[in-house]
Amino acid sequence: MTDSTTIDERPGADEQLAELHESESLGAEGHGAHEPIKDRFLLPLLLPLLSMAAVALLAINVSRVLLAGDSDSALAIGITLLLTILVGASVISAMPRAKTSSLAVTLIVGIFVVAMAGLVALGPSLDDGEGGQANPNINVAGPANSTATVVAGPGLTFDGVAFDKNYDATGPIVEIDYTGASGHTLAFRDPKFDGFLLGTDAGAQKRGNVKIDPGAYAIYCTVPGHAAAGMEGTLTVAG
Ligand SMILES: [Cu+2]
Repeated sequence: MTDSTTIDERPGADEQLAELHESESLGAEGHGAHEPIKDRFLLPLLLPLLSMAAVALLAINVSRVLLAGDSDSALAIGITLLLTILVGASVISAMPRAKTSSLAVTLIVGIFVVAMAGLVALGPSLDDGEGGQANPNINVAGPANSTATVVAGPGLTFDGVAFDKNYDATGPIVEIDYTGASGHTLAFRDPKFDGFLLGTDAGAQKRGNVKIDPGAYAIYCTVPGHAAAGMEGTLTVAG
């Protein structure tokens, strides 16, 4: 009889051990009142919050990585990420008895890798956002030395003159005011003034200035066909 009681006690101790062990694993659901408070209240509350934080972190960092690369690398990263998530989910669901702690370690490592990638990509993605190199020859600060007033039209002309309308100006800073018929633009042929673009449409930039050396500069309407039909003129700058 004494033997049987000691034998009876052993499974009890084993059960407790097993329960302790199970509470650490994913498959420990449905134990009801036997579960520790940690599992019944803390985990259901913490898990959604942690997942939300992780998803936010992932979204921010992944978008940073995607912004930093060109469209090809963005596609490659996106596909890799999708495959990783799919494969990871299948592996996790294939071993439901996997320890919570090892899953947590895997998740933390994954989030850490994504966060590092985001930090590394932060520089390039910010550079892209700032627009990179601004042309120092256009829209400069300071008062203009003269203003050229250009009117689009009538027809495909500048101020009614096709092809050879001349505007005299004094540098080094020349402001150009552009008005007239809607549907026209004004730009310089000289690549020194790349990025300078005025327009007559509502909402378009109608005035701007250039920092310009003395000389004769071709100005034209960038709408296809307009310059060839006559919307091309000259800005002649005196020093
Ligand atoms: Cu035009």
